[in-house]
Amino acid sequence: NTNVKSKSTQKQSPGFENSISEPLVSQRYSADPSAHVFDGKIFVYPSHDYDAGVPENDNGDHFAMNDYYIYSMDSVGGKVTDHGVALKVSDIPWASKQLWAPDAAFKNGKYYLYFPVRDKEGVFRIGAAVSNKPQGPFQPQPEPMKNSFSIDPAVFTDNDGQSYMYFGGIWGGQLQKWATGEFNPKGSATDLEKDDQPALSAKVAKLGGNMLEFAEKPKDVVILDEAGNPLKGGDHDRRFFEASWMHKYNGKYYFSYSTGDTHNICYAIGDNPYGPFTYQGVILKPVIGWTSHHSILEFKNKWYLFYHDTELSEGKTHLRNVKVTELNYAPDGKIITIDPYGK
Ligand code: FUB
Repeated sequence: NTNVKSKSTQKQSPGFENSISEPLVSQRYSADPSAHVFDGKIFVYPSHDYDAGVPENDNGDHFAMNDYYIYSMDSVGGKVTDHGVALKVSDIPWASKQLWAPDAAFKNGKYYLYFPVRDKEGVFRIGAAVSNKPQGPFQPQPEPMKNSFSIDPAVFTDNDGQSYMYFGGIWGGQLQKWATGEFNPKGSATDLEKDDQPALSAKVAKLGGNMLEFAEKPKDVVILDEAGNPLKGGDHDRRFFEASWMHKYNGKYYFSYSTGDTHNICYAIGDNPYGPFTYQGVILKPVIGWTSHHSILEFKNKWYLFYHDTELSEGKTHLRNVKVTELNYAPDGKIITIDPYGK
């Protein structure tokens, strides 16, 4: 698999000279890759970045995406098939704008695409769409998932067949505006603004058998430090910001996420899907571009990290490209930190 680790053959933009992998797709921008094995192939469900001309701000308004394109490949480093548009904002009756990071799942012969998008009132909700094929097109449900809020859904199915949705994101992802259980439009633009208190947590909820609704009230995904105390709001190097992902390795549950304004992809380990999870370290050091978002996949007895940076746009934060590289574990189960530029 030479392509995965090879240095980029794309034009060498400043800072990207030692990129450990190449953009998977170059015909359009792509970000926030959620990768799954369906029908023996790897399917990648990314966001589709484009330049809407919206000025950059801390709310993420410049991420003004309108649709999703899905990609597949038989092997990592092999040909990438572009399956075209799978879902558009204009297909979703309740949505207004900003189709952010999606995920997908398979159950009972059907494929499900989960997506965050603002409703007509500007509130982020999570929607579900269904298809008979992993590449779609996907038919959206007429309403958002009941009691859903915020962004970045990630669906994990455990060995017993039970699926869970992890979700949430602070700042532009609005999680902090739900701190009381109700949406507060005047709530903080960033976080709880209490640096010495426990940080806001991602949320997790079991999904019902139809995969279209929560089977329970979402619970907090609590991340503990080495002393067993919840990470604090001021701990920007380690606290949850957005981009939840769950995978299982050697019977343990690995919750991974982005730290947002400190740009790391980190992880924490727990004994069950709800946690609590104990902070372990950094999976991916900062990429070039403000956001970092990933997924972790086992394929043919190897583990891979799908992530993004901004190589194709030469560093424009809202014009990203998906990449993949191998992920390795130490004998004790720790993930070996990846430097995206091989330093
Ligand atoms: O792509 C839009 C947003 O940027 C995602 O939802 C976040 O995770 C961040 O990558």
